Amino acid sequence: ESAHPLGATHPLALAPVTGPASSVDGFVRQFLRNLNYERGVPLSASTPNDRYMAFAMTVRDYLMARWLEDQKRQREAQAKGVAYLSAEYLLGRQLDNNLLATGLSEIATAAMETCGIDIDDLRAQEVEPGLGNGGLGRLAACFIDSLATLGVPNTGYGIRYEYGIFRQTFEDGQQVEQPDSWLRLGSPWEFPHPEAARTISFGGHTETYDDEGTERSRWVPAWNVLAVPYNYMVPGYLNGRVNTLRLWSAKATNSFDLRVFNSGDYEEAVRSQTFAENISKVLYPEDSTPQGKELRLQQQYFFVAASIGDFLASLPADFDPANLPDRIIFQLNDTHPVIGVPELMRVLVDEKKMAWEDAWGITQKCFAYTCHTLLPEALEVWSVDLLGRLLPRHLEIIYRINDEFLVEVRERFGDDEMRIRNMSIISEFPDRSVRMAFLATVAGAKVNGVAELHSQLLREKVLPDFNEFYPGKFTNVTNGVTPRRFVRLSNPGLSTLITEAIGPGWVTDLERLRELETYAEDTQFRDAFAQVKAANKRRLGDVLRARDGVEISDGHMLDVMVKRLHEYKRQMLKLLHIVTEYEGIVSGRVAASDVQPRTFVFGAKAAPGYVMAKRIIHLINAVGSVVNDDPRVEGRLKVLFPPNYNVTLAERLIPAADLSEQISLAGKEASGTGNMKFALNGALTIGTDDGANVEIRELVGDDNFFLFGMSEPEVEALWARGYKPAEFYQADDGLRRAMDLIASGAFSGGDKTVFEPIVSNLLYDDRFMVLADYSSYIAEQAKVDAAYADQDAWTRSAILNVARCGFFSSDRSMRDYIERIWHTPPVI
Ligand code: GLG
Repeated sequence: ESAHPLGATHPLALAPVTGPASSVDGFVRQFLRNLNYERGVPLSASTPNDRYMAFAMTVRDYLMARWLEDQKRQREAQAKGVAYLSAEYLLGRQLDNNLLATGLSEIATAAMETCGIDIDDLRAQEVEPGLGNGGLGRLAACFIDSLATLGVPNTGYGIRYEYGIFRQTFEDGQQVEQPDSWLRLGSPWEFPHPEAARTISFGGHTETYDDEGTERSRWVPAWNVLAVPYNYMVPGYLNGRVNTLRLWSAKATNSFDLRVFNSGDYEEAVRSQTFAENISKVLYPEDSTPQGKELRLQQQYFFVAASIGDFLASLPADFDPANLPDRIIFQLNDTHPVIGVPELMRVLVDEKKMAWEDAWGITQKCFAYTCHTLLPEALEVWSVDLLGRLLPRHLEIIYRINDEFLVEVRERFGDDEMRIRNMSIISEFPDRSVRMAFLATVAGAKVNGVAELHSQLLREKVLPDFNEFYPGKFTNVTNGVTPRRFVRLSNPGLSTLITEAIGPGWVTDLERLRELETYAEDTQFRDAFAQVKAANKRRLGDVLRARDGVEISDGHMLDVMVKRLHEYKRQMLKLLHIVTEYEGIVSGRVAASDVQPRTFVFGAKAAPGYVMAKRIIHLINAVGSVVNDDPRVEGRLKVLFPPNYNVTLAERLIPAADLSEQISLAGKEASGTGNMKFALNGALTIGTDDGANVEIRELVGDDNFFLFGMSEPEVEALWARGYKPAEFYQADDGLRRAMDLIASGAFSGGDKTVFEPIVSNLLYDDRFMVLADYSSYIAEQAKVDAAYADQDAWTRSAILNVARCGFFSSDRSMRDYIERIWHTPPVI
């Protein structure tokens, strides 16, 4: 092979691969070339989409040489890399991020000016790939950004859903889901490689056969699909590194099954094609509550088998699989890719003909598992029935793994049948099924939670027997967020201010924000900081006016709660606070003029089948329209609920926020990552002692954080005593009045039935103890109001939040994984 990254032998190709010239002229030339030669249009006749596509291709061209170089470097170094297996990547728009990585923003802006094009019009063209639901998918996107920035070899593997998370609209205040056809106009960021498609099998049966005296098993599948890889660039920040995200798209193996076609059944032939291609058609819109649908298991196996096969195929032909753990670690992002464990075993034992024990030893070194939840209903379980039908050989392998595991458990703990039943990978009730989290725990070299509290509860409450059985296997890596997208790009004003104060190094070394602490005492800096916040609110105002026709009022505190709609996250608690404030004014007990003006902003999608969540969305909108239009409120309370909250909107909302609502019931939110983004952008948090809130509060200090509510042990104690929400309703006048107002039909045109299910659910069930935390929340909100009245002190606290949250960079999370789990140093 030639020393040249292109592997080309033509003498002209041997010149170093470079991108287009890094000058305004060079950019313009390349842009016009792309417009003419790739889009086939002259500038004068180009559409906005043509111009966006050509512009994106131009940015891409600057990254291309580095990408090719990096792939070559990684091949040659034969260094150990990370295969991040994730069913979701919530990437957000790519253009600005990729432009930032090249350092060409100024040149590109100037270049477009010479063409008479406003770069903001180009930005607006991009449809974000919403290939994820919420925190878990966005975390994966932050992690691959950090790995590229750290120069660690990584391929992110996932699914190229044709339809990502649905587009949310409201009709009469109720959520309506629209398909997200993000690929309708084509994506300039993807590189399809149909020639590298892999065949993925399903169904059929297994059989044993005699392999020169050894009895072996093999799988005789019933049907196949093709997995076609699409590559995306994952550039590091100004370091010339570009990793790869490889997403798989399903394609029928034979567009027409000839046998069926010849027999005259054309429709049947086309139908089987559609069936195969359904696998990557749509992202399941459930966040933290899997549905156990067959198609979902197909999706999981499809992308994991393709990814493992893809990695193995990249190794030299004479590679000894015994050395796999020196070359790869497969990181399991939640249980979705756990079917990869029996898949690797199948490949090693059935195909590479390894002894079971050897294969198992290797497999246990090649996987590590991250758990992202504490909700028992969120831990995936697949029925043995379904698994046996879809992946019969994998089921056999899982049984054997379990049998051998339980033998070890007996050796350790004796015939403690209760414990054995509790630890078995196969559960018997209510149906025989496979507990994927247990399989991942048994197979994984390490198991980690995503924040200190979560990891502790994982060890002590969710998997205590496993923690005892595997000392040292459990660890914590607190989540992080990428400072490139969530500060540098989303908050240019703050970024400039920080860089002027402490230099530009913070973008890749976020702990340096500590140096801002002294600036918190500097009046001039505080004024500048407050001005940035005000400017960000105006920027947000522009966006909301353009997309939803709503206004943000001057002088309002911006109080923001954005995240998936879940009862455990307690949007209802926020709503009860709003109704309490409103009720105080309309009943005349509080003068409107005494109320601190606030705008409450919600952003939240509900899973389409989650009825209670959708009712809560309806109620938020209903309360909003009543409160916003009631003259007695004198415009001092506003409720905004812009539909279709996504990464693009988050990037505008978070930098504008004054107050960040992180109010889940303690012990329910594994980490949260929005909480980190808000604090890093200078919002103060009102929050419970849950997930990463605990660590945020420890770092920023009690004086700069509004803590309320029960702690996790207090929650447990209340459950143990017996929780009766109605008692809390009786005991608190404010709560009673707020609930009664909702029940009275005040927000439903007098109709008492519409929101009755919400009210009675809270009164008689209230799994997430909204009523129990209400009074403490209201009291803390009063402190928020008082604190906000002293703007200068508030700003000082906000600066300290920024200064003390450098820990929450995903670069730090990645370093933790690298040092404690992966052992994959950067490739220089
Ligand atoms: C989960 C959790 C979040 C967590 C995120 C990333 O609910 O608390 O921050 O993963 O680890 N399902 C999720 O989004």
